[in-house]
Amino acid sequence: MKLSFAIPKDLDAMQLTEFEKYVSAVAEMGYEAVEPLINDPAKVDQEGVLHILERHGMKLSGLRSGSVYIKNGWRLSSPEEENRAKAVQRLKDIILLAGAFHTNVMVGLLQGHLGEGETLERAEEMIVTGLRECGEFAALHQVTILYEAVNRFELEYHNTTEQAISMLKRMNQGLTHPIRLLPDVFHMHLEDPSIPSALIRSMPYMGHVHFADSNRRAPGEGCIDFVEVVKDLAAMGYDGYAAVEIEPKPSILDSARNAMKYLGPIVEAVGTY
Ligand code: LER
Ligand code: MN
Repeated sequence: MKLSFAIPKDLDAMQLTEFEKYVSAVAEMGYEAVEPLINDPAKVDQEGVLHILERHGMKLSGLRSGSVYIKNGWRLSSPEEENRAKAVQRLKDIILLAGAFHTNVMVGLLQGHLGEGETLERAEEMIVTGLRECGEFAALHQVTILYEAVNRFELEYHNTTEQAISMLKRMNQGLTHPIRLLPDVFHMHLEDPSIPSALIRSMPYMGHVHFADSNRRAPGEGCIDFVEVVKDLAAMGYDGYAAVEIEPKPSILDSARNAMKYLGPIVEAVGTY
C-alpha cells in the first residue's frame, strides 16, 4: 500500500509555486503521491503540474471532484436538465485531464443534495445514467471513476458501503471498464456495521481508499484502529494508494506530518502478507 496526501485545495485554484510547496514537503515526509481537489480543469497548467511531480518523484493518486458541486451547485442528481448536463460535462472535462495525468477521478458529493419533493428513486436514475455516460467516456481515456459512499451529515443517501455497491452494480451493467468503489474509513466508521467487515465486502469492487480518523483528523488522533485497517487491506492484497484526507489542523502540512508519523511505521510493519 502506498500513502498519498489529499491536498485540501483545488488544483486549478493554486499557483504552481503553492502546489510545489505541498508536493515537495509531503514527498520529504515519505508520501508517494498527492490527491488535490479540482473544480475547473481548463485552468490547470498541465505541463507545469507534471514537471513539479516529476521533479519530486511524486504521482497523482487521483482528482477529487467534490468542489464542482460545492463551488457551482451542479449535481448529477439534479432534475434540471441544464444543471445536470453541466455536472456531467464538467466530470468529463476532469476525466480528460485525469487521462493526461494517468490518474483517476473520485465522485461522491457531486451526486448532490436532493431538493424538496425530489425522490431518491428518480435521483438514482439520473446518477446512474450520468455516471454510465461518464464511465464510457472514462474508458476511452484509460481513466477509472471511483465512487465513494459519503456519510449522512454530508449527503442524505448512499451512505453505506452496501448502498454504494448496489449503485455500482447498476452503473456497471454492460460497461467494459467498470466504475470502482472508493471506501473512506471516516465515512465507514459512521455508517457501516464495522470497518473490517465493510472492507471485506468492498474487496471485489475496490479501486482506492481514503484514510481519516473518526474525527476527520490525522490517523492516530481519533478512535479508528488503523493497525486493523492496514492489516485488513494487506490481507485483501490491496496494493493501491491510501490517500490521507483530513482536516488541515493545526495546518495542512502539520496534519500531513502527524498522519505520516503515525501511519508510516504501521504500513511499513504490516507490509503485505
Ligand atoms: C471526499 O472524498 C469525502 O470524503 C467527502 O467527505 C468530502 O467532503
Ligand atoms: Mn473521502
